[in-house]
Amino acid sequence: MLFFNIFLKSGLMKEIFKGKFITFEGPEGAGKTTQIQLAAKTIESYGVQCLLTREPGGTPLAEELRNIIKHYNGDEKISPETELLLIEAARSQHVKHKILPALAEGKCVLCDRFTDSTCAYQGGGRHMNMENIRILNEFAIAPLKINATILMKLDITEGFKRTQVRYGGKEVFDRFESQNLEFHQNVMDGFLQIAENEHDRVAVINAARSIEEIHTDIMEALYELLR
Ligand code: T5A
Repeated sequence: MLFFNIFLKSGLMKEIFKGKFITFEGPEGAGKTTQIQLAAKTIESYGVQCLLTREPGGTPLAEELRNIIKHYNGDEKISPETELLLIEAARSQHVKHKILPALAEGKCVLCDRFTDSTCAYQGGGRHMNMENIRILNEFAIAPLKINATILMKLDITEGFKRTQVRYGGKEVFDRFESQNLEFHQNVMDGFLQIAENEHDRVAVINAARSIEEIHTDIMEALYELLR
């Protein structure tokens, strides 16, 4: 009987996760990369192949753009408009060449950051026009739709402490990490606003706990959002 129940549950989970596009969002160092890997392991145990990917990036061309977006430090400053267009250019390439083909094969695609990061960072952080961002996001991803989003909520200073542990205590900041606390608080507020507006798609997860507790909550939230 126990075996039969496990078999049934696994079959149900397979149907729930097959061909789904799931995004992970949150502030710097919230633990998205850690949790996306654990989620993929669990989903694969249901018999669904997963594709793990990230933004900006995900294809060779998009990864080259990622390097410019995160690390360009020439004399010629990148304007907010150029930053936004570079992010959307990388995204369009990523969606057409990697995400849509994987979904068509029935894979579950797990993406570390996606369009909500653009609303939160370029909209909330850089104060760019939200309607323009929405139009460009749609233009870059159509006909793709996000099935579920995990928003990892963490105090921004705690996130920075975590990334500094990873860098061995050395101060290594990219173009976004080097922004001030007000910028990052606006980003976090932007994420929470999205979650409030779209609770059918976005689950907010308290990321200030152990890795195992967070993982359990994420799998429960995904089940609720996708079933
Ligand atoms: N960006 C991106 C935009 O401005 N607009 C956009 O549209 C998009 C898509 C990407 C940058 O680009 C910007 C936002 C970003 O600034 P990135 O390097 O991908 O840059 O940055 P992050 O996505 O923030 O990646 P991080 O690796 O910094 O953070 P993660 O993935 O959230 O965290 P993770 O898992 O690497 O964990 C960080 C550290 O914490 C530990 C881990 O072991 C690791 O050392 N950790 C924990 N420690 C304690 N308790 C836990 N529960 C922990 N979980 C993990």
